[in-house]
This record gives sequence, C-alpha cells and structure tokens, in this order.
Amino acid sequence: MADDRTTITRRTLMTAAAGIGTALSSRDLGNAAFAQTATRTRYNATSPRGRQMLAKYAKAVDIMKNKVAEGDPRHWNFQWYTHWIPGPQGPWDDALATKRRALDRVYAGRPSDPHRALAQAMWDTCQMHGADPSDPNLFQLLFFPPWHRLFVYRFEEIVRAILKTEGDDDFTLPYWNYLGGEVNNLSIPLEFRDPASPLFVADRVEQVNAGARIDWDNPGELNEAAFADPKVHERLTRDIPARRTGRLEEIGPLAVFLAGRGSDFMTGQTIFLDGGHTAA
Ligand SMILES: [Cu+2]
Repeated sequence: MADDRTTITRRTLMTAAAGIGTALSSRDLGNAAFAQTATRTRYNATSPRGRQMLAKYAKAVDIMKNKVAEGDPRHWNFQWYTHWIPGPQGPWDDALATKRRALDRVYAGRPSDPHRALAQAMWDTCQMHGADPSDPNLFQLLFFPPWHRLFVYRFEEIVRAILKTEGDDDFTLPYWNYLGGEVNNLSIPLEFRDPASPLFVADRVEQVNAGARIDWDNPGELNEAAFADPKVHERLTRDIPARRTGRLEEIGPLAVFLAGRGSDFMTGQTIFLDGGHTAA
C-alpha cells in the first residue's frame, strides 16, 4: 500500500507532465489556431545539428554586434544592457546613474526615439539585481531562473528574426549539456573559445576561455574560506540573521531529503538554506 502511494514521485510526476504537454501539442496541431506554429527543436551544442546552429548563431551575433545600429533593440548591447550595464552598480543610485549615462550615450540627440523609451523600460531589469540593500528590487533575485528562461525564449526569437533577414528561419538556440556526465562538456563549447569567432568574449574568466572545466573553481557564499577578508565577510553576513555564511556539509542533508521518499509529497518548492537571509 505504502509503495502504491509513493509511486508518484517528483521524478514520475515530471515525466507525466512532459507527456501531457506532448499530447496536448500534437492534438492542437490539428487546430486552426495552432496551425501556424511550427514545432522547433533545440539541439545539443556538441551534436552535428547543434554545431550547425552555433555557426548560424555566430553569424547572427556578428550582425547584432557590427551591422545593426546600436540603439536598435536587436543590437547586441541592447540584450547585454538588459542584464547589466557596464559601470558602477551600487548603491542603487549609482546603478540608475550608470543607466542614465548609457541611455544618453546610445541615444545622444534622440531623446524622443521610441527605442530609447524601450531601452529605459528594459535595461537593468535582469532578475539578479539585489546585491545592494538600497536596491528596491532586492528580492527580484528570487525570480532569477524563471526570468531568464523567458528572456532566453525571446532572445532566441530575436536571433531568429536577425537570421530571417538572411533568408533563414529555422534557428534554435543549442543547449550546453554540461551536466550530462561527459567530462569534455564541462568546458564551454569550442565555438565560444575561438578568438576569431563573434562568439568569443575576451573578458570572460581567462581560464574559461582557455578551456578549463567550469567546475574548476567557483566559490559561492557557501565557501567560508573564500570570504576570509573581514570586509567582504561583514558585507555578506550583515543581512543574514545567523551572522555567518553556509557550510558545504550543510547541503548534503537537504539533498538526501529531496532525493528520498520523505519528500515525495512536496512539489514545486524553493527551499532556502540561507541562515534566515530571505526571511529577514
Ligand atoms: Cu541576466
């Protein structure tokens, strides 16, 4: 009996939900309202199809960086500035001043350009802001994954629109399967590391561009040694009621709980392991 009741787990529920999605979309394909919607497939970046897509992507990024006017919403910097505008970002007033300067530079002499209004609304809205307590959007941080999923969906449409002007309408963003168990996939795909490619970014972490595995060294707030500097530590723990950062060994018990049957009836929760940071 107990076994029957625990057959629906987080894993099987997700599989079932994926099945429902497939059933709905194939039925709706016969529906006039959906007849225009082509099914698109995203490919593994290391597969032959994925590498073809990366070649198309490189072509689009070249256009976005070099052939579209900078104030155009399709320009590379427009996408970039949506996440992050180069310049001081904190306290919050500095972030606003940085944004104002970027708007004034890109739209110099065109204060009523509708693209400027769009930039005003879009730039600096990435859901990772919140490093500074004076930032009124502090808790946007909690929406980081859903916000970026939607952003990537729109970004893919922008890239496709760029390629469409070249007569190509089948672009999909390839995905990087760095958790697939293949050690070679822990380095960013070659196409992004070639200095001659539009996909190359010189100021990435040097080791990453050199092909180092991305799990090489990435201390987060859970690594106390990385924050030995008293000033950094004070800033990090100021808003944490427990007055300390987490310890690596504190992740394990939660992972065991989530992987075990004890959590089978719990779905869709975000569990904060943060010394009360988000509750404070
Ligand atoms: Cu972002």
